[in-house]
Formats: sequence, structure tokens, C-alpha cells
Amino acid sequence: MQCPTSPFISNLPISRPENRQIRRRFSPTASLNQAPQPPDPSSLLSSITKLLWGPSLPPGLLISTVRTAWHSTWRLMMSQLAPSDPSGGYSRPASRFRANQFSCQNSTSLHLYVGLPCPWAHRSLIVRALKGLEEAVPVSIATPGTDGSWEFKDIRSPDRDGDTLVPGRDNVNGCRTLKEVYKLRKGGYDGRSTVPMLWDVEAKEVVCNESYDIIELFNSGLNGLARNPTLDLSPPSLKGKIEEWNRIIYPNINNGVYRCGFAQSQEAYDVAVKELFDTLDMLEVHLGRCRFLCGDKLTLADVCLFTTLIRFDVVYNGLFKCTKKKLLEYPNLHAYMRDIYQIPKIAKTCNFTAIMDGYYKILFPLNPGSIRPAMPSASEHEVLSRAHDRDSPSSMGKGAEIFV
Ligand SMILES: N[C@@H](CCC(=O)N[C@@H](CS)C(=O)NCC(=O)O)C(=O)O
Repeated sequence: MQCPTSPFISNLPISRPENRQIRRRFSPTASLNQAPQPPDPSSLLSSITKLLWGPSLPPGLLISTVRTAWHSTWRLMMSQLAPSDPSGGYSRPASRFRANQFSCQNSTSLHLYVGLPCPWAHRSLIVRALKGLEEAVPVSIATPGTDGSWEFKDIRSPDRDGDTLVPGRDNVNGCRTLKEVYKLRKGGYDGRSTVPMLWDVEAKEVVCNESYDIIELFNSGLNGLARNPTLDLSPPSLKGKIEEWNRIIYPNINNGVYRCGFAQSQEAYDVAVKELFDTLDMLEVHLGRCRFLCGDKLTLADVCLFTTLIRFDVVYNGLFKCTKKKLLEYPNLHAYMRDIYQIPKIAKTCNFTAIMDGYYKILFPLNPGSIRPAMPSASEHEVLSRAHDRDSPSSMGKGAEIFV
């Protein structure tokens, strides 16, 4: 992002008399013998500042100038990166490719593209793991590049922690970026290149880039290939309840945290943060009575809630200003999250280093210094592995099994 420097420079009052004097001391021939270097915008800016004002800019002027420049640049970036409604509320663009569940039934030509920071992609990794679809639907894991778009890196996983998923290459198309993969489809593509994305290897076509469609397909459309075909995370008897929970959880929690973080007005933020915490308060009561959202069985609604909860204290609480409470302050929600985290294979889908880097280092308009804060100790693996006591018959009223 190069724009922050230019409004700053254009605000400098270069006609001040003392500046003219300083400018006379500047010799344009001083660097003639050096090889030309591309100008580094930040050192260029500090050189200009020093020329005009000496080593220190008057603090009041510095603050008001940078504030004006930063605020307008922030508005410009947010308006392009996070579309908003007239009140400044974040409005998430719709997914472009929706799955036709029937045409993909038991397809042996599917490949999944994900990024580990992304909660929507995380849903697809969890259902893929629970259903035992790892061989049937191989995965390529992208990582955010400096401009925020997804790219693939041929890294030999130095940060590999056990067999936790880590970013790597595009294993099917050999592309450098996800944008290139999208462009391979017939007719090309110039829209948002989002994860998760399900790719048809033979047809060279995007099957779907909407996470809920993908998890429904993984849950019930690939049973001929799944190692765990009898697991049903959306049984007909619970479909209505699951849809009801999704209607509450998607706008207020899954997208709710983004509505807090990407709000472009105080009013929009106030509404989003209230709806978020009202919903968490309600869930805290509900999960004091039931092990999972729809009773004693894990469903797709729990998977969708989990991927936001597991990121809550790690990134949303600080970076997205979801500050009213930490998830740790909700005993039932926190134990519920640990309960799901401890289901075999789920912890391996949670790469906290990738999550923190993906949010703090890449969402530049929200964290311009790109400093990644320390991992909250309550979100460490050891704490998440502590007993949750939600599976004992006495704690939830009756003996509960995780799976239907
Ligand atoms: N509605 C989509 C949302 C997917 C989405 O927004 N993914 C983000 C990462 S969390 C992305 O890939 N953004 C890249 C971009 O917008 O260019 C879904 O549920 O699959």
C-alpha cells in the first residue's frame, strides 16, 4: 500500500521562509556517484520532513497532519476493501460460485483450496476431517501475501507443530497465487479470489466458493468416498433447528465480528457490538443446558460457531474491537469451545500462528504497524485441552454422544 505518503506530502506547507533556507543547504549532486536506488517512501518522507523542520516536526502539526492524512487514506482503503452500507456498516459481498449439490455427488475430481486464518475455510477443513475425506478431497493451503491476496509458498514447514496443517504449494495446478487458479477456469475470472474454494480438477472449473455449500456437500454428498460415511452433521430431524441457529449465528457472530472490525462509523460499530454480545450472552445460557446447539449431537451449526469462537480471544477481541468481554469470561461457551477442540482431528485444523499472522500482519488498515501481539495464554493448546466436563451425564442432564 503506497498511498499513505502522498496525502501527507501534499499537506506540507513548503512555502515557509525557514524551509526555503533549509532547502538551499540541500545539494542535488551529493548522490551522483551512487548507483540509483528506488526511493524508499518512508525514508524519503523523513528526509523531506527533516529538510523542512529539522530533526523534529512540531508535535501538534505532526499529529494533526498525520491524523487527517491517515483518516482519509483509511476511509479510501476501507471503502474499497470492506464495502459498507450508507450507515457505515460492513456489508459482506455474496459468494460468486454456488454448489450444485447433485452434480458433485461422489465426484473423484475435487480439490479444496483454503487459507488457515480464514474462519469460513476452517469450516470446510473441519467437516473434511470429521468425514474422513482427506484422501478423496486433497487440499492446497494458501497464505496471505503482503497485498492481502492468497498465494502459495514452497516452504518446508519450519513452523510445523506436530501434524497441524501448514501453508504450502498449489498441489494441483502449480499456481503461484489463488487468483491464477481462479483465472484458469473456462471464461477466466476477475472477481474476488476467496477461500474456501472447491475446484474440479478434470473440468478445470470452480465448483463452489461458498463455505456453507461446501460443508453441506462434504457432509452428505461424498459418502461414497468418505471414510466416515455414517456421520451426519445435518440429519433431517435437526435441519430446521440448524437453519434457525444459522440465521442467528451468521449475522450476529460469524459475520458479526467482521461487522465490528470493519465498521466505518461509530453508530455501525455500536449496533454490531451490541448484537454480537447479546447473542453471546444468550448462547451462554443455552449452552448451560445443552452440550451442543441442537442438543447432544454435534451439527454443522456447531462447526460454524466454533470457527469464530476459536479466533475470538486470539484476534477478534483485540483487532476487531470485540472488547466487551473475552470468550474466557463465558464459562459455558469456553467449555463448549474446548469440547469441540478436543474432538479427534479438530485441534490439528487450528493453526494459531497462521491465524494471528493472517489477521494482525495482513489486515493493514486495522493494524498499520503490523505488530503481532502475544498469544493470549488462555488460548494456548494446553489450556484448550483442559477438561470441559460437558460429556458427563450429570453435567448435561443425560449421557451424550458427540456424533449422530
Ligand atoms: N461467504 C464466503 C466468504 C469467504 C471469504 O470472505 N473469505 C476471505 C478470507 S476470510 C477471502 O478469501 N478474502 C479474499 C478476498 O476477499 O479477496 C464463504 O463463506 O465462503
